[in-house]
Amino acid sequence: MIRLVRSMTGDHPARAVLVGSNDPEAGGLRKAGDLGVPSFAIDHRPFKGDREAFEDALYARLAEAEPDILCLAGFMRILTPGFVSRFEGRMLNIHPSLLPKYPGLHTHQRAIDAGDGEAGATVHLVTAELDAGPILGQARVAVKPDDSADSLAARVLVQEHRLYPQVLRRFAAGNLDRLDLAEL
Ligand code: NHR
Repeated sequence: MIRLVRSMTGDHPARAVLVGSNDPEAGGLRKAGDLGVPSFAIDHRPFKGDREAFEDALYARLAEAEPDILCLAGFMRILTPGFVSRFEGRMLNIHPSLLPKYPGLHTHQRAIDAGDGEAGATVHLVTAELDAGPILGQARVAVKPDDSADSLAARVLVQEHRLYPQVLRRFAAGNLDRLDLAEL
């Protein structure tokens, strides 16, 4: 999230208008404020599993900022089709696997368990189906023989920080062509 906010300056076609979280304790909320971007949290827990009521509260805050693009970054609540439809074609997510491999959770351990030689991250458009929307970009990393899920996650994160700002910049300029990055 911080890398995205920091990237949106100068000749970038977009500007960060609002940062939100479902976790009132999320460190990114204060960091966003430090960067001059308003932030808010809607805690999902009091909604006790009523996803639509949670999303209505979330949407009410988002709509005030009239965003053109919504970027998920570490957002871990599955969104209902109703919420997704409100941002159809303009909501992005970064997922820590080479989709279509390993949608969902525990991606790095699953790549290691499968003996994969490479792993990575994918930026995709969010659709109602989890981690299945059109792919906008991928970054690949080599899996090392002694990798743990944590060590692999750390190397993939470096690539996530390269990939997501580049994909967002292109997307905001109207370029939906797929971007492929290799580890430097
Ligand atoms: N919502 C839709 N409709 N489509 C997508 O592609 C989405 C989405 C919401 C979040 C991010 C995704 C990821 O990058 C994302 C993509 C959470 C879960 C999950 O199982 C799965 C995938 C992603 C995010 N969430 C559990 C839930 O019940 C909670 C898990 C937890 O809190 O640890 O919402 O990986």
